[in-house]
Amino acid sequence: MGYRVAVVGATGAVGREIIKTLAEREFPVREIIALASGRSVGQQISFGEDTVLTVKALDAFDFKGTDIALFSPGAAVSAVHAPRAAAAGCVVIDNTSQFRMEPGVPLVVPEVNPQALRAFARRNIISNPNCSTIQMVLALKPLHDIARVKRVVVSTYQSVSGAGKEAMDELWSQTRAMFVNEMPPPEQFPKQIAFNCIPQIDVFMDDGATKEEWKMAVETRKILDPDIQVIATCVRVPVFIGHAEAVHVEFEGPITEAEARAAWRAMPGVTLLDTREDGGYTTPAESAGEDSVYVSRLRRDRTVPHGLAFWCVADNLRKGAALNAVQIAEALDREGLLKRPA
Ligand code: 11C
Repeated sequence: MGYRVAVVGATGAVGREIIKTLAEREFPVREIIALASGRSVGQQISFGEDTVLTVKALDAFDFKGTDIALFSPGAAVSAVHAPRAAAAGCVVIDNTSQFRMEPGVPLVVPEVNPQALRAFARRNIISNPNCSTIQMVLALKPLHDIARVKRVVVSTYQSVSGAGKEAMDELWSQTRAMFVNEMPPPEQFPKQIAFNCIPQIDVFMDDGATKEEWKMAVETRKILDPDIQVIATCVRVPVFIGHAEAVHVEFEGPITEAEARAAWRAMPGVTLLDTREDGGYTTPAESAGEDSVYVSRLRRDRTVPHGLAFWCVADNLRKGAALNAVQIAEALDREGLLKRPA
């Protein structure tokens, strides 16, 4: 008994993680179809212990009879194929930025705004938020419930896996090249990423912000509260997996450090690790392969009437992408919002 599930963009860094996560969490799957385009068609991917999937062509695939599709192929591909799948009666969970801000498309972090899920029926599409937004709203949610978040100033330190597998390869090849003095010109990033930091993620907007920075602001408002002001500076760093964020929060009302710590301890999906001694915090490398969002370095921000500052890290491919998407599928199943599994 289980669902017919399609994974679109199956050979990408997130697509592979989705397939792994579905197997690890024993999502009720009757049949799983790996889809991609171009040179990926025909590649083989393991699903669980003893199933090997052969990647099929997305263009030729008919979604009729498929219960649920998890998309992570890039926004332009989702723009064409997600509505096609949705029209065929398949519930789409889309990991790209394509539909996130559209009315009638829920943008969901299951621990934060599960109530938003039910609105998916209008379009048959649910969006998975951007990885840097997911980890921040998860950490903010229990604090917002205590004292209402007014304004957030956030700086991100984002790993290269956020930009895909080729970007990871570029960090690797540039790092090696540094030692033999043969640095190739950058291809995946605007500047050298090895031994460097790049203050640009995604394209520039008219106001000088990058699209990644804009996404953190508008997605936080859609998920958590339309009144929250967010100013972000998003930076790519030479880390393979795991995004980090330095978050400065101004609240409407009072909140103590003890209250924040207690709220995080009670929050599903959040792990507090903050011992105020050498190494008493979590780093991106330590978050790789983990499901939690880790919060550390909590302290009062005395520059505003009610302020806290903290550091948070998460595996951007797991909670920032694949795990959150699979948790949305699990919530749909739990709430009886999918067709009964055959
Ligand atoms: C990055 N956050 O780290 C991006 C990747 O809107 O889904 C995810 C882009 C998105 O490059």
